[in-house]
Amino acid sequence: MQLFHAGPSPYVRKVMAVLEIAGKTGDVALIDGATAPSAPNPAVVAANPIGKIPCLVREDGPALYDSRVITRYLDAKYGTGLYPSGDAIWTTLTLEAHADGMLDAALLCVYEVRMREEARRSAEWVSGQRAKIGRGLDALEARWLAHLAGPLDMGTVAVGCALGYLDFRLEMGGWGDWRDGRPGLAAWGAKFAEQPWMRATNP
Ligand SMILES: N[C@@H](CCC(=O)N[C@@H](CS)C(=O)NCC(=O)O)C(=O)O
Repeated sequence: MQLFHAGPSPYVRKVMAVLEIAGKTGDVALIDGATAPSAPNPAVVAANPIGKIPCLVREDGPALYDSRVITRYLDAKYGTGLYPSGDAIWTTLTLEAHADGMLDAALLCVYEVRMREEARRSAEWVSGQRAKIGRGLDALEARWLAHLAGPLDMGTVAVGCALGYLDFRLEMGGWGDWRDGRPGLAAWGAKFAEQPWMRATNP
């Protein structure tokens, strides 16, 4: 299999973390997939018309995207147990969507800085995206700490990747330190960042 990849991408990181957890990084060749809405990478677009990474190219089937489809595929292929059976799946999928929603807002803040000259940027729009991140973090602190401390699942991995991205792009994103006023999440995040699959995928 081949994975369109870029080191800084938090969505790619989710996929790489699952491969690390499965012990199967050797099954996937990484291809440089650096791309942007204003300068789409033709090789990425050929595999994923939406032009986004990660995108997993398989020998025995069509290319897979987006990150949530790929992580679920890898879980089914390798039996990582990151997507539980029964009713618990809905909690896991919601937490993964929650973390990805924070990432979507963070990426839009970063793109606003990278793709638009200062005079054309919208302060209201950026502040709306930052507010989404803030509400997402507050909900993690208020409602999800018990889940995060429980058995590892894909929602938890996605939260770890989202927090890592908030650190990685702190300066450009301008959203402030996610630890401020969230002691429970800060303590959990510090411990989770030391897990081998998080260390191995740190951008
Ligand atoms: N929902 C997608 C988001 C992927 C995404 O936005 N990836 C960024 C890189 S971090 C990208 O490919 N951006 C290029 C673009 O938006 O055209 C996923 O979960 O895979």
